[in-house]
Amino acid sequence: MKQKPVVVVTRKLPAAVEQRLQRDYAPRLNPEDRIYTADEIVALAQGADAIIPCHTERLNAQVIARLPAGIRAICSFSVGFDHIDLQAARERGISVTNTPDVLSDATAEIALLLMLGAARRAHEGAELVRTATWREWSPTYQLGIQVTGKRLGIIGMGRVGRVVAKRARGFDMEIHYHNRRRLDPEQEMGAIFHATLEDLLPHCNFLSIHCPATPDTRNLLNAERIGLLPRDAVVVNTARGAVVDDDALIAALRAGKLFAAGLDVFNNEPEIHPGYRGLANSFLLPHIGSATRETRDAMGFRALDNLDAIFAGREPRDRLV
Ligand code: 8YV
Repeated sequence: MKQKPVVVVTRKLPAAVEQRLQRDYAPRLNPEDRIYTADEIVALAQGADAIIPCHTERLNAQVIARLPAGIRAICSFSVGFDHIDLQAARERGISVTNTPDVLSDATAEIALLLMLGAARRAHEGAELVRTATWREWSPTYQLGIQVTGKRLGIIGMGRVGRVVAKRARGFDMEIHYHNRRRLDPEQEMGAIFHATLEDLLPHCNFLSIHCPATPDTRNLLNAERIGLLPRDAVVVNTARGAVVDDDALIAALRAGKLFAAGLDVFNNEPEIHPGYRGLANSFLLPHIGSATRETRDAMGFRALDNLDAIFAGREPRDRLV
């Protein structure tokens, strides 16, 4: 009987996904869900055929260079792939895939939650009620800003950005966007394209970031660009922390230039810039954009569909390399 391919699974995945892995592969699972060091990943990869990592594992050029020759595929349990050096994988002849589409709805939900929560000061209100420090009601108490009818700017009108635009239309928001290329009218659905960020930013009462982290987008939202936003704008990030200059964003929140920020992703997670924690106008979540039962199952199955295709000699749906 043909031996099942050996797959290193770096994190504990949903039960249904691990069951399918056990059925079709010889998986090296991580039931304790410990975060492996680079050395441990290299050691676990000895004698293995593939790796399923998450964004918590950095498969940089050094790690990829140390992987044994038997590794044919890296099928990431993520849509983002900034944790994998694609060029290094290409040079080693390793196929790399991600899991697009299946997490767009869940991530858009969190973007809307952050917009609403940051604008309506949800975390402050929740804290008051929960800690029994809610003492009063008055016409000027806990005032936020209204979301309905405002202008929403979207950076990166890919899969997630387009779902955010669709949901935001339910709040009668006027959608503006910047993307590397202008969308077709059916995809644009009336959204207003801006060829540069500098054109987009002055229009944004709300700004939601949906572009990938690449060397080009690192610190894309810097002090100068924040300065172009209208006063009292709300910034939301569900993409990657690297896209934002933390010092600049914190300074703008502290100075009251921005009304609030809603952030689900950060530089150096989970050791985020401590400046965010002390701000009343930062609404912070722990990278849960795709964290629904449905989506995490779908991400796992999508990663396995890609793995199945590679081992069956078919073209995987989500090939990056
Ligand atoms: C995932 C994400 O939870 O898919 C992504 O790129 O940022 C998250 O939604 C995470 O990356 C899983 O590895």
